[in-house]
Amino acid sequence: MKKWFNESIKMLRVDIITIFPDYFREVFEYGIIRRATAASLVEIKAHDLRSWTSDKHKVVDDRPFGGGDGMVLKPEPIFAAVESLTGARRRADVASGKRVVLLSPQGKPFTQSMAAEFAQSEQLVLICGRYEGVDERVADALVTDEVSIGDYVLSGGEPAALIVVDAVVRLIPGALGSETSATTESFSDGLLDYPHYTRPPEFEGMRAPDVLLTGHHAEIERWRQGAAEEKTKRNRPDLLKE
Ligand code: 9D3
Repeated sequence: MKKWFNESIKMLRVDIITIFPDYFREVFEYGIIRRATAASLVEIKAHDLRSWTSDKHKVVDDRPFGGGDGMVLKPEPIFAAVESLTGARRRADVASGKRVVLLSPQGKPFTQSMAAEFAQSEQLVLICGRYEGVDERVADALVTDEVSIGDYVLSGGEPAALIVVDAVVRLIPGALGSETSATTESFSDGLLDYPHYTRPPEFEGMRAPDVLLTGHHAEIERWRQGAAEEKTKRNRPDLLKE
């Protein structure tokens, strides 16, 4: 049932700074993100970094000082973009309810608790890197957070921004259906989720665990806890250490 007394729920504004704004044209039109947008819980815009250049050829990159392969994103268009979107030209001037996030392979690992923090903010600005990197003065003086989504090499920050938006938007109060609680999920208790089964009870010789068909809720709960621990030990032993 829709709430009509949601004055206390404030909208999250997400601004993505990218040289490929069209990359995001359809990805936010599905599922929870679409519903959250339709419900005015979030407004997501992708902005073309080139619109903050001032030269005829809209140059956003340049050769690295000290030499080396590839190009580096110049600081001026990024500082101009963040200033126009937040009013701040330095990290210290970013309002307390706002986050300016640089997606970068050198960032802190993105976590569920980070997603929960970002979901509390009023504005999230996501800066997507490209080429070999971003002029370090952006990370040093402008951004509030430098974030990586994991230990693998992407071709740019755009897919990382998409993942951050997905993880954040579903944590906005009211974005998930009332039947699901974000706090009863995988990672909230440090274990992976337990295995799920549905009909048919036997599929190509593979049976669903009989205990799940019994209706004995205490036994089902015990089985799920054990199965979650087993699966965590097998796939994510790092989650069980200390
Ligand atoms: C050769 C050194 N590389 C750094 C590890 C250069 C480099 C690779 C990939 C520079 C930029 C990129 C583009 N990646 C991102 O912008 C990125 C990213 C990633 O590659 N992995 C995990 N998280 C992220 S967030 C942004």
